[in-house]
Amino acid sequence: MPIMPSLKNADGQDVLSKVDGYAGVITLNRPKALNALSLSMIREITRLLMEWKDDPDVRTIIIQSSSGKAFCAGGDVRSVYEARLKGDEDYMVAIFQEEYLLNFMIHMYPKPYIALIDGIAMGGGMGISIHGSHRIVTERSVLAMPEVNIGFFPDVGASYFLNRCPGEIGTFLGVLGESITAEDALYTGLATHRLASLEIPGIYQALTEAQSSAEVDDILQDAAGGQSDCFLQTHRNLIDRCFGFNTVEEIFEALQQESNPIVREWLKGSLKKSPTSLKLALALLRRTKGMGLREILALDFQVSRHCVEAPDFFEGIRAVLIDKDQNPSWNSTNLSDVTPEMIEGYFKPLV
Ligand code: QUE
Repeated sequence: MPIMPSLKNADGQDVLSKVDGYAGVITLNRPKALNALSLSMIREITRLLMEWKDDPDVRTIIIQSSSGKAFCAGGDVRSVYEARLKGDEDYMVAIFQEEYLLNFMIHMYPKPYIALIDGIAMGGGMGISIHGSHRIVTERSVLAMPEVNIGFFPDVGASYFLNRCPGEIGTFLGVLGESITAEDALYTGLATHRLASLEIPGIYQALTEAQSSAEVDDILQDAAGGQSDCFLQTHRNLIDRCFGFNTVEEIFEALQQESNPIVREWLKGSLKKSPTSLKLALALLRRTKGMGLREILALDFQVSRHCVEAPDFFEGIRAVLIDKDQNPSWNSTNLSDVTPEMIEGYFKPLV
């Protein structure tokens, strides 16, 4: 069966592109959906990167958003919901497979790949920015891997960059799905440079004139603000103390021993999340320690195949994005209902 791209986006206007100076510029332009990445958008970005890879007139890639609010809020999980309703297996294979291949292409790209994250970047939005060589954040940036809220898991090779965050911060971000701002993004290494939003147009102009990676580095280093005190730095010891365990139960036990009021908020928030997703997120982070991105993305794909068959992902999308009742009815209500064997099942090779 041929895979039909979503007809709504078939005109390609959800991704704008041009060569500006020496830069190939990709502009995400689906503002009403906060630039949620549809299959046709994934295909268009992939096509552009392939076209520009061997084009000597294109020295750098800039990826940005036309929306003041969002860089990219995630993958188009609504379309996954619709595909599952229709039983469109091919679509559910294609969207994850092609998204993860794009993540890997960005990671391996032979030219500077500069993401101007002047707004929300979550889930799939992290996948098309954090794997690039240059990640610019501003005071409008909000970054997260929030998939545990929708019964999914931190995919798009997130284990690769989360496992490279200092201490147990990656475990904190992946398991709780908490959002961070520019200062934190810089502290963790998820971002490489921090600018003021107002400086972006000027920097954009300078970047289009850059002819090499060294010139890009110079432009950004001259403009970027330094690292200052931030939330994650302040709570670093607490996070390291509580998140260095291999079971979610032990993490929650450790959190319950803490007196810091922020921990009450985390625990309260965790009650809304899928218990299966919490355990899956932690298991994946531990299992992928030391793995390369290619291997991690192959594993993400395998896990995603199981998730589209399991009830929580479907129910999570319904509760958060379709019906918006924010009241998902998870398959396993308690952490203790989710056995190690159930989690192991998500990693089984597909036949
Ligand atoms: C967790 C997520 C996502 C989310 C909300 C969560 C996610 C995602 C979207 C999203 C947002 C706006 C849209 C859209 C999807 O929301 O991955 O189609 O218009 O893509 O709590 O992981």
